[in-house]
Amino acid sequence: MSTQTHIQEKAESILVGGVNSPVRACKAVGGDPIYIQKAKGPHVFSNTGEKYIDYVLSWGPMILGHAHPEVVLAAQSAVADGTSFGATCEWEIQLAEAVQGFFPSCEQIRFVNSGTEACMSAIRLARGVTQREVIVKFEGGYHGHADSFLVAAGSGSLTLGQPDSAGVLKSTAENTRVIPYNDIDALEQLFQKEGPRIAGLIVEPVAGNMGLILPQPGFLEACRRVCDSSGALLIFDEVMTGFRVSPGGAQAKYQIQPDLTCLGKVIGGGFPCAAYGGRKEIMAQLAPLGPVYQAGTLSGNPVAMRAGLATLNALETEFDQALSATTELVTRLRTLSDSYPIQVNQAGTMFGLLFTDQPIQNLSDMGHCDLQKFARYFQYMKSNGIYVAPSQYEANFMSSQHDKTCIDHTVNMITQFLSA
Ligand code: HOZ
Repeated sequence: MSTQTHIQEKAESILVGGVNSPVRACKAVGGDPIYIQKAKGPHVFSNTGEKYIDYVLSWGPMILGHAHPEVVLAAQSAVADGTSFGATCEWEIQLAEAVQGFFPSCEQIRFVNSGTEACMSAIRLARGVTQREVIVKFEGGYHGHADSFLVAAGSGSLTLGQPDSAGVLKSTAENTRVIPYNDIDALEQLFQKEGPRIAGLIVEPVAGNMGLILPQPGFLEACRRVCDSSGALLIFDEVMTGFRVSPGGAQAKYQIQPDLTCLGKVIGGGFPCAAYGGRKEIMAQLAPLGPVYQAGTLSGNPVAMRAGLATLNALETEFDQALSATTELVTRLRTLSDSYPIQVNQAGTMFGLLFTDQPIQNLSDMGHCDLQKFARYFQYMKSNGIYVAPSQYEANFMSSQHDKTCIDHTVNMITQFLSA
């Protein structure tokens, strides 16, 4: 029995589907998932010793590349000083201040452990503050796996063809409204009809879980406007886009100030860490100051705080490297779209490669994409030492460590695949 078959069988016998998060099972692309042993810079190394250029980057967090020396040092010192206190430490204050420097709309911040927790808590807060029940999200938008969000959800739900989850109460799903992304008419009509019942509108300002789809001009402004006129809170889910679309996220790039922001991924430098923040008077409704309850034993964990802080400090200088690497890769790939039916989208240090030449503005447009070709592309890249997101619905990520060698090899392999 090969090492690979052995580990796969063992994984599947003890972990559900062999994984701890569904997209990792690579169901959309077939073949065996990669089992990763270690990672350094722009590379991951499998359990059988293969080296891959990594465009998954732990689904976004590793913007400085893997095992960045400053992050490693920060985490090692943190571990030596004790791994969890269950009481506030100075590092929480420092990371919160650093986050606020990037996201001035976050006047106050609460750290949690995952993007799911951040988004789930943000809508509870929106409901508590407004005393309303309805939440609005966009089709194919993914905000983690809390019950209210598993309605027409993106990411793994979409990859597995289960955008609505079993186990979500009908009464919960009934309070979630779903409209197409980038559809200003649908947005205005919904708010006209139900505005006074809407607690919050949650949006990935750049959609990253149904392919990478950019907001059309005026769309995010319309989101802000309908919230202002109805009294609903505008919640930007920047778990993926935060520190990536620009250092200050999509809100800095598009100059729209949300009422609440959810952050995750990059914020913890590769450790479980996320946060939500917003205007002071809204955040003051959270316990222990206000009536909206949310808590967590490992929230503000010192190892995650110090790794996050090291990441944000290094990002000040390294963001531009990650951005120019992404721009170079995307620019070179875009020249291929003159000859082949592909399109390449970029949002800062994120990119998406879609197998269609049709315009894509929302989830139903994604139906134009050739999923089988994508699966063949994934396998081709994998067999040539490149690990891309194993679903066309997922974004790809770059780091400050992706250099010319990585980019040249990637462009060459994609060119070879397309011309084969
Ligand atoms: N929800 C993540 C992608 N959008 C996937 C997380 C994982 O499998 O680690």
